[in-house]
Amino acid sequence: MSNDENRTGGAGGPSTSVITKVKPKTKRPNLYRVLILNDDYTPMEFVVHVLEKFFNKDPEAATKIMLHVHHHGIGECGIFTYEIAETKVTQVMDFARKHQHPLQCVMEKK
Ligand code: TYC
Repeated sequence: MSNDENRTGGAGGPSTSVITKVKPKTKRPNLYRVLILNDDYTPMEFVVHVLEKFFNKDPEAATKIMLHVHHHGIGECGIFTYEIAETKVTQVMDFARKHQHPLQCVMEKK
């Protein structure tokens, strides 16, 4: 952040100053949580595989998230910008459908 000083007035008249603030214009992107939902049919190993394949989780982290979802009904896979989150949801839904599992994946604004 810095200040610019603009002098006005001339021809021997009074001189006044206007201080204008210069704002840094970096904006933080909106972030979205990608979540998976529990169901009674999708195999646990399939959910772990999804978390490893699409969310780069190691086997231990993937298993922990899967068990959290199994016990609490919903859980977080990751936090992304809109376009990345949308892509992850589509990839997971397509992959689950291809393997005929009812696994649901959604995104929500943080
Ligand atoms: N509840 C499933 C089972 O007992 C496992 C499961 C976990 C399914 C997480 C979906 O997002 C899920 N086979």
